[in-house]
Amino acid sequence: MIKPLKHPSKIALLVALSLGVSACVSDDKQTSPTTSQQAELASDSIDVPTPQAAIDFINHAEAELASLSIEAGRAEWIYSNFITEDTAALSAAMGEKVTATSVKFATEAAKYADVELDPVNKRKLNSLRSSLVLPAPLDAAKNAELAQISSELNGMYGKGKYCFADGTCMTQPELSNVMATSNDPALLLEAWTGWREIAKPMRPLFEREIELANEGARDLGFSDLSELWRSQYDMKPDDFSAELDRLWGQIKPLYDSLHCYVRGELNQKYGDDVAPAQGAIPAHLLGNMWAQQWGTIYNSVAPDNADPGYDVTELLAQNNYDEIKMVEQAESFFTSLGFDELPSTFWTRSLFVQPKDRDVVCHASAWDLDNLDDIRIKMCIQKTAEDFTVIHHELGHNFYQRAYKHQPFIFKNSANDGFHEAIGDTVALSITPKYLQKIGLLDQVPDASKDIGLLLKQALDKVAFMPFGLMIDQWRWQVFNGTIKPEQYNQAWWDLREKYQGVKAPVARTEADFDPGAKYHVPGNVPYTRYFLAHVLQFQFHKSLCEIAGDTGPVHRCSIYGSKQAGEKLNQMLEMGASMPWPEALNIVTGTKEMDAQAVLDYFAPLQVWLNEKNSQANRQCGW
Ligand code: X8Z
Ligand code: ZN
Repeated sequence: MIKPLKHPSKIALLVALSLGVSACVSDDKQTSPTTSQQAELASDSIDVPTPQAAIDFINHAEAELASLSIEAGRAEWIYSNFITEDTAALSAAMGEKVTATSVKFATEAAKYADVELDPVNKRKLNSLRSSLVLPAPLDAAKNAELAQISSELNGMYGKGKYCFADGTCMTQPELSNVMATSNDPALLLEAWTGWREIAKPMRPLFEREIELANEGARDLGFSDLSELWRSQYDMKPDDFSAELDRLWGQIKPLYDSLHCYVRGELNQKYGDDVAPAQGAIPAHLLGNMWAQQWGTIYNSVAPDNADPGYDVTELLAQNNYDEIKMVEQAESFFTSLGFDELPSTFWTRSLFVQPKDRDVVCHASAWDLDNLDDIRIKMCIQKTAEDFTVIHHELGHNFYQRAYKHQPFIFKNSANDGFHEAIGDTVALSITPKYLQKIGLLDQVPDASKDIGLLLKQALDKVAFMPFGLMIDQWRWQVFNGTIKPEQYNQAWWDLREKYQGVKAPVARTEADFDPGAKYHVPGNVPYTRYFLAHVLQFQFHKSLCEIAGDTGPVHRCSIYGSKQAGEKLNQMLEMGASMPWPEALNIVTGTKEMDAQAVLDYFAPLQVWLNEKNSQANRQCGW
C-alpha cells in the first residue's frame, strides 16, 4: 500500500493504494463486508490481536511502504519520461512488488479490525485496509499479469499518435491543439476519430485488467472494485453515490441552460447539418478532444457586447511568456499567499516541454519523489490560457504535498482525493482581470458590463466539466460491478455521455471502438470522481478564502493574490493532510462540513439569468 506520489497517480494505480484518503473514524461508517471477510481471510496467521501488536504492525507497514514508495516513484518517473520496452518492464516489476506488499498489508490489517485503538492508529489501520485502487489477486502470477497490463496500457496511451493522410503525425497535445483552434468540421472530425484509433487495441487488456482487479477487491472482502473505490470517502459507498447525485442535482439546471445556449450558437455557426439545433451536441465541436472543457470555443459563443476584450493566450504571447516563465508566474501566486518558494530541484528535475526525440506521458502530473521536498511536475506545456491554468492546478498538488510533509507517511495525502485536485484550481479562480493587471499582463480592468463574458468563459470550462467529471466513473463503476458487460463497453459509454452531458459521437461508433481508452485516466486507472468533487470544492474554497482576504466585491472578480490571511488558512488545511476525516478539513477553510454546490450557483448567478434570457429570446427548446 502506498500513497499516491503523483496526481493523477500511476503509482496509486499500480500500487493500488492512495493511502490515507479514506479511513473512517468509526466502524459504523465502514464498508460492511470488509471487516468480517478480511478478518476471516487473515485468520490463518493470527495470534492474539492485541493493541500493541496492531501498533507494531502499523508502524512496520508504514515504514516499509514509505521506503518502497521512493523506489517505486523513481521507476515510475523514469518510465513516464522515457517510454521504452525496458522502462516498461522495470515499471511493471516495481508495480508487481508494490501491489503484492500493499495487498499483504491490507489483508493483514483486517485481523486488527476489532482491536481497541486510539483514533490516530485506528485511522491508519483503516487506511491500510481500504485505500487500494487496483488491487491484485493474492495469486502471484495474476499479480504479475496485472502489473504488466497496467504498465502496458499506460505506455500505449503515452505513445499514442495519429498520422494524417499527408503524412503529418501528431501526438496527443498536438491533436488537442487542433481540437482547440480549428473551425473546420472535417479537420476536427479527423483529429477526433484519429486519436481514438489508439484505444482500440486497449480493449482486451482493459477487460482483463478489470477482471483481475475485481478478483483482488473480492479477495480483500469488497463485493467488487466499485465498492472499493467508493469506500474511500469517510462514508458508506452507497451514501457517497447518493451524495454525488445530490450535488449533480444542484448543478444540472445551470448546465442545461449552458448546454442550450452553446448548442444554439454552434447551430448558427456551423448550420443544421453539422450542429443540429436539437438533441445532443456532436462531441467534436466543443473545442476539446473529450468535450470536457469548452473554454476554447469562447470566441464562437461570446456575447456581443459583454466581451471583456482580452484573451490570456494572446496576452502570454504578447508578453513573451515561455514555458518556464508561465511556471514561475504560477509559483509567484503561491508565494504571494505566504508559501515558500519551490526548491531548486523542482526547476532542474521537472519536465516542462515535450521532448522531440522520445515518447513521454504528456498528460500533466505533479510528483513527490521523496515524500519531503523533491517535488516536480511533468507536463508538455503549450503556451495557452488553458495550460496556464493547468500549471496552477499541478502546483496546487506540489504545494499540498509539501505542506503535509510533516505528517506520518500514511497521512501524507489530501483529505479526500477531490481536495488534492481542488487546490490549484482554487488558486486559478483568482486569475481575474484585477490580478492580470497587477502582474502587468493587462493594461485595463474591464468594467462590470463585461462580467457576463468573463462568467461565460469560466462556465465553459467549469460548469461544462461537471457532467463529464461525473460520468467517467459512473461508467467505470458499472463496468466493475458487471452492470456493463464487455460487449457493451462503447455503447454504454455513449449512453452515459448523452445522459449526463448531452453530447454524442459525431460518427457512428461500434464495439470495435473503445472510446473510453482514449481518455488518459481510463488506461491510466486514475479514479475520476475526484475532479467532479474538486469542481464543487474549489468554489466553496474560493468563496471562503475571498471572505478571509477581505475582498467584498462579486466573488467572480475576487482574487486572493497577496493575501497572507487566506494563505495561512489554506495552509492550515493542507498541513493536516489525511490525518482527519475530510469534513474536518473542509470545516477549517469554509466553516462547514458539507460539500455544497450552492457556491457554484452563487458564482454563476448573473450568468444563469442571462443564459435563460438569451435562450428564451431565441425561442430555444432546451434539453436533449
Ligand atoms: O488530469 C487532470 C490534471 C492532472 S491531475 C491535469 N485533470 C483532469 C483531466 O485532464 O481530465 C484536471 C482536470 C480534469
Ligand atoms: Zn490533478
